[in-house]
Amino acid sequence: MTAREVAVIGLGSSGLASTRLLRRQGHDVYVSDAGQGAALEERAAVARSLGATVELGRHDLERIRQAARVIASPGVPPDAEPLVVARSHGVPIASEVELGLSALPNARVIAITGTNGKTTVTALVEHLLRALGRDAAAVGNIGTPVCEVALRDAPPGWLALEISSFQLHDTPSLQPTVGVLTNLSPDHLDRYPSVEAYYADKALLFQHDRPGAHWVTNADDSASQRMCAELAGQVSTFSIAGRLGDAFLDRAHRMLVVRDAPLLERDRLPLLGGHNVANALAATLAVMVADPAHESDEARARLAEALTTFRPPAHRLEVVGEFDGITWINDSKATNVASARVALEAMSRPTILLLGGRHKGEPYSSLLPLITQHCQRVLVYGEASDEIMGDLGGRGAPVERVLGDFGAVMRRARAVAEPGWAVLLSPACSSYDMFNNYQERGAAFARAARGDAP
Ligand code: UMA
Repeated sequence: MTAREVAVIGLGSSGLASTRLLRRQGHDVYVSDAGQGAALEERAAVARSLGATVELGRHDLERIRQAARVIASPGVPPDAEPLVVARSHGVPIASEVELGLSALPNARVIAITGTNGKTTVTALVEHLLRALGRDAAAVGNIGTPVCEVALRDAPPGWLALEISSFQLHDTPSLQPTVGVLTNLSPDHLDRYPSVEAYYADKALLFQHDRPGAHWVTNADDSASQRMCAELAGQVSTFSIAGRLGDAFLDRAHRMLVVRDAPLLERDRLPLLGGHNVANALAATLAVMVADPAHESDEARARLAEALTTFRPPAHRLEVVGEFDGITWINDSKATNVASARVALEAMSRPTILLLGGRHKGEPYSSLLPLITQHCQRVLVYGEASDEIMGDLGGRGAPVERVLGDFGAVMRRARAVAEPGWAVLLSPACSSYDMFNNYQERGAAFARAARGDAP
């Protein structure tokens, strides 16, 4: 323990990337994780090889109390003991994103938050910036920690930063070139005491609002509009509901219109669902707003072309394939009720919906009308089964509870699906009752859909 020691809480991808950067900067590091297991042991070995002190299975609260600074992983809630202790002893707490951005003072940042769509918008922003010849990287909640990019010999000049409410909570210096709010709906009620508390963290995107700041928001979403009503910066809006604001879908001509001029025919955008048109409009608008050079005729032509070559990130309404006439769609990233609703709205075939996992506190009843409209059957599984059956059972929805592991769910889906139907994994729950993360759940779905061995 030295006066300069920084305490890193959690040794997931954020904790390890923070440790790497802090060690590179010459800090002593104490990194601790309450968990145990093979993956953590592996990361612990890497952190030790960098010269950090590592502890698994517990947090040394006395040591954390004396640290110069604490770096919190996003998965560690503010009421977790190490953070409570740090706060009560005046130890400053920052996120991995805050640490990473402080090491990238020259980067231009397009920061994207919102309940749904933020990963797709982030990936689109990176893709569009690259199409304009910009050196850009997608970072943050999308998977690559900001610190990892800060460690590069030649860091990128532009960041497409997906920032979750958990990360916003401890990123006090965030002042993006453009900030994007995709939409707002209840989520993460297993962590937040109320929807208002969750929205309050989302509102931190705007914490350094000022004249001259640039914001992109959703004109169709009343909660977003309420949050942005008083902003001093320039607010540009997108809409798929009407010919509204700075970027919209012209339904009569099936055309995406951005900043007063047609950009691309809807049918040339290779993405399923209306929500993805909104994502494309949000990303294009953000890139144009970020720099006047991104609005020239040549830039517009490149942006339009780039939209036609974008491939959606995995696990988001991703068509795994059609086997024996049945289409298998992996939407494992749908970890809340609103995103499952969006997926159901995009369905054009009779659907078997796989719904379940770890409950996050939201009721499922708002899915009923869409289930009635699109679903032949809903297979309910996992820890959330009681809550889901309680909300949907006995109300006319074709729900069936499946006991056993995820393999049993997939076998049941295969048994009941008929040619011409779709099987949709859009679980509205987190994956943590059966998997390490939603990516593993999506991969298990895709393997079973293809008939590969588990
Ligand atoms: N832990 C403790 N003490 C505690 C609580 C947790 O030690 O009191 C430990 C756990 O044992 C675990 C570690 O903290 O080992 C987990 O840290 P983490 O959950 O923050 O995981 P990371 O691997 O660092 O991943 C995080 C984001 N995870 C979360 O926000 C939950 C990743 O987003 C992100 O991609 C990554 O940083 C890089 O920025 C994932 C996510 O699910 C995809 N995000 C949520 C979402 O999209 O809904 C917000």
